[in-house]
Amino acid sequence: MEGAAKPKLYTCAGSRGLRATWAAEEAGFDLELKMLPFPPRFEWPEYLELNPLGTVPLLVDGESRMTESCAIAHYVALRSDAAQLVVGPQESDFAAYLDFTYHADATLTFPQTVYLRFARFEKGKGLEEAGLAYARWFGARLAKVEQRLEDRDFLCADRFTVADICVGYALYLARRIGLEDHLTPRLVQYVDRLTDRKGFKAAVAREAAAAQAAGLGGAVV
Ligand SMILES: N[C@@H](CCC(=O)N[C@@H](CS)C(=O)NCC(=O)O)C(=O)O
Repeated sequence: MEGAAKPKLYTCAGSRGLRATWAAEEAGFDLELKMLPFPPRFEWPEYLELNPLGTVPLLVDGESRMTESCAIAHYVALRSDAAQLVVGPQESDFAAYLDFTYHADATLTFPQTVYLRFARFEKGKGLEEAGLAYARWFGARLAKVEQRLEDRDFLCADRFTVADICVGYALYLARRIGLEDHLTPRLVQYVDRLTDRKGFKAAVAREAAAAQAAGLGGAVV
């Protein structure tokens, strides 16, 4: 009898989908990657039938559809035998775990992408100043992670968790898009620690190989 289809992640190399690919590598979760040209909304319009937002990542698992990178990373960890990657309600850092996992995209990556759009992708269209204001906003919003790491190597429960994957991606992205000057020495050490992990390197390599096999270029940023 044929087994159920593998969960499938529609993504672009280096996009927020890396949170999901990274979580899958850390958790040993069997995920199929479907690499798309960027931005899929314009480059592969049929994609809108699957995800009306046109954004990546999209996880399809049976009847389930998810379009939030941090939620997908959390889901992948919970669906695997990787309990150490999540912080449960019985643990004292449960609230902090949820908070940092949501903080990562809503508060950190959101201003990064507004900067990226107006100050980089659409530079010269008159909104550069607004983009640069969002870059400063991003820098100011790092205060909470900076403070949290004053006496810790990882954000929660004295171990590496999905909260580190989600926040770590935002810091990694900062480096790739010219926002590295906002990272304090402590944040630089933290992101080095995270990106040095076998799981992170495997995820980046996996996305790059899948993009190449699909005849696409490298990372989107
Ligand atoms: N909050 C969503 C945002 C998804 C999102 O906006 N992804 C970007 C790539 S990192 C995208 O698809 N941009 C292309 C577009 O908006 O058309 C998440 O965390 O996954």
